[in-house]
Amino acid sequence: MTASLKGIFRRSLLASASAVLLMGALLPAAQAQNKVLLRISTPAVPDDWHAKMWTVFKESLEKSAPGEFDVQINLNASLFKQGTEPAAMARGNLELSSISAFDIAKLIPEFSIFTAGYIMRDPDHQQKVFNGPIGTEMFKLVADKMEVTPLSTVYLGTRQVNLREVRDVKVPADLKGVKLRMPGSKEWLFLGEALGATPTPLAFGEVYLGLKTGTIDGQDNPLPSVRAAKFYEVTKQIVLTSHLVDGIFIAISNKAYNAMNAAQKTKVKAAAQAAAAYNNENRIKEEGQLVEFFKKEGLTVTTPDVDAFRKTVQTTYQNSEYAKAWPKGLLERINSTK
Ligand code: KDO
Repeated sequence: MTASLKGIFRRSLLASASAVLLMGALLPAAQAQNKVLLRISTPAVPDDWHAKMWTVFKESLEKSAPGEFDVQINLNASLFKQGTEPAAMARGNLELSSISAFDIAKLIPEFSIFTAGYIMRDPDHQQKVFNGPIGTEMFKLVADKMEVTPLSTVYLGTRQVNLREVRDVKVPADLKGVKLRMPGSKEWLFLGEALGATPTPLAFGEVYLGLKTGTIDGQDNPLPSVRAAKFYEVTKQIVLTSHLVDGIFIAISNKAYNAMNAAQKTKVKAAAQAAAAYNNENRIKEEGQLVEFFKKEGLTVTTPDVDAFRKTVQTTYQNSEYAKAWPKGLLERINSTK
């Protein structure tokens, strides 16, 4: 072989070696591109059950469809601000989130029935309502009008009032003038008003500091979230009003869902149901243990006149604009769901 031929040979060897290296470097990206991208955004803090449930979702898909999905979990509202997820999903910038009845009621007034206090009796009642014909009808409205499809119902817990300073709270009038933080939408603020307080809008991520510095007098959330977000460190009292058996819905953008084949849809739905089941089981269990925990942490835990709260809140909703949008007979159907 002549010197020049050897040179050409060496150069082409080097070229193909570097091509192999380059392909190796690009391969994971190429593979990732072939995967179905599922970006998740939630304001949940890492230690809360409805944050951990997303790992169950991811693992379920890794098992049922190895290598098929690229599941990216973003906690602490790091990808989208609390409450902006449905719009992001409708635009196709986000595939999955857990959306609240309040998020839905903004666009579908009929759904505001699920934002009203003292409607659902307990987590079991909530699951039966949403997993039965009422859920099917109401979720169809969501899929048609919001471009997102609810896949499972997650029990967020029963909301309780949590105060910075100890106060004698028996009836709604005792909350008069209390700056009670609520998430920032008029549907949420109305719930705070119905409880007798002065509602103040604030994103979940800002509540700890608000309580610490005193820009708010209190907040309402289920006990597991009070624990996970450490609100008990900066508050002195929990008033067990049990005013809302709260639920959120694992929902997927229609754009992403419609692009999937039937088998993928089944696997994604099963993963969402496994995630909800994991959350529900753990949250219900923890909810039963937390009063003791908070007492040990030095908080005063009191039970008000819950019937007085129920009566005031229910009357306030019944007489409101919201109730006018509730489908005829729905309240009775919810009440008679057993
Ligand atoms: C809250 O901001 O109080 C709330 O509980 C509202 C829920 O709908 C949900 O967004 C929840 O926060 C977050 O997931 C944080 O736990």
